[in-house]
Amino acid sequence: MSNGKHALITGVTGQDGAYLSQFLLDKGYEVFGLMARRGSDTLWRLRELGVERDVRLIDGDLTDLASLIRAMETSQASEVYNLGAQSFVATSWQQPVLTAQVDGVGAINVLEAVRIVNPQARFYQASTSEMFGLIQTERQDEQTPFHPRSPYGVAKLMAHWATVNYRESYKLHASSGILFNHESPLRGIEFVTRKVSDGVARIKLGMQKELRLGNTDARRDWGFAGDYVEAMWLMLQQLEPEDYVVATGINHTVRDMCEVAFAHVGLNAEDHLVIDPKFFRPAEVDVLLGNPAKAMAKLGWKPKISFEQLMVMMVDADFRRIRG
Ligand code: NAP
Ligand code: G4F
Repeated sequence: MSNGKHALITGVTGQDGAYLSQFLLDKGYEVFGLMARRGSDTLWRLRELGVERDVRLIDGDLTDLASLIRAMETSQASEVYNLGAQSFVATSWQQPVLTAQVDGVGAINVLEAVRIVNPQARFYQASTSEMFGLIQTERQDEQTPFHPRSPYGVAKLMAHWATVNYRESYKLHASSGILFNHESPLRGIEFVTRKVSDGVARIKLGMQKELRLGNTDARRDWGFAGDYVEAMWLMLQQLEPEDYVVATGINHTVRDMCEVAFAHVGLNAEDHLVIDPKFFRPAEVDVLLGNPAKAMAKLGWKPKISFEQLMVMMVDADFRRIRG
């Protein structure tokens, strides 16, 4: 049943955009999604969650302020979630200017559209643990200094500080969620967890023999995307806008993650992994480990799906997809 509220999501065709759409629709929101119309089947995630027909799509692009102003006017949104981005870290070295324009300036464009059309609207910025980069403390929280290691991290830091600045300058209800890696069966195939879940399914089905990866010593704090979109929504329900770290507080190496995925289908990761320097990055984020204490205490948020459950869910979903 409608709750009378309207939400606008940029990046609605991405992993988080799909889960957030489903979450908000379940709460009775009218959901509008900004769609840049680039790929051939951009709506597959919304379709997999069964909400393709329920989201009202608006053409637009983060680099086009006029389209964002129109999207704000059309949607009459009181909550705006800026999830759109060139989000693949490795690509950001190949396309640093585009990444800065979409992820950095794009966020400022959305903030401007909110300020111009409806400054009462609440704004969420998809900030990232990638901003911590070369980590300054063993566990990262809202006080940890930033040191981005990629053009993506640099662009996201611009968006993060712009969000703080619009809060301080214009009193916008603007919050940043500093989210650590979150995955799901809807993750893009280029990200390491999905590359592994897809690879494991193909190897088990005899379609390929090896899986080529880069730095398997990297450690990430991986959670489930479906859990993390709830934290985004909770941030916009608070009286005061603030920034929050969202993480599980547990990390694993890429190698550990492979072992869980391969073991689920009775295979040994070491028999199939090949290290390929092609996947090494010019500057790596070696370790990320979040401290979500503030989100737990103030938002009452906690992750529900464990790392092992997540990997099993992803491998099983790729099996089903490939078997078709
Ligand atoms: P994703 O699956 O890559 O989705 C990104 C979305 O942005 C897609 O819908 C994409 O549209 C859209 N987009 C790209 N360029 C655009 C442009 N110029 N104008 C409008 N839309 C554009 O990313 P995600 O994993 O859902 O992540 C959501 C957000 O959270 C991103 O901002 C990401 O940087 C951030 N984040 C993610 C994680 C994580 O672990 N997943 C962690 C921290 C922060 P197309 O499909 O048409 O390309
Ligand atoms: O899965 P990844 O590509 O994710 P990364 O770089 O951590 O970025 C993701 O999380 C960020 C939050 O911290 C988001 F902001 C960002 O948008 C994105 O969602 O790589 C994870 C780790 C890296 O250390 C990478 O070097 O896995 C390592 N890795 C090793 N082999 C690989 C591979 N990554 C990919 N994508 N492919 C490999 O073959």
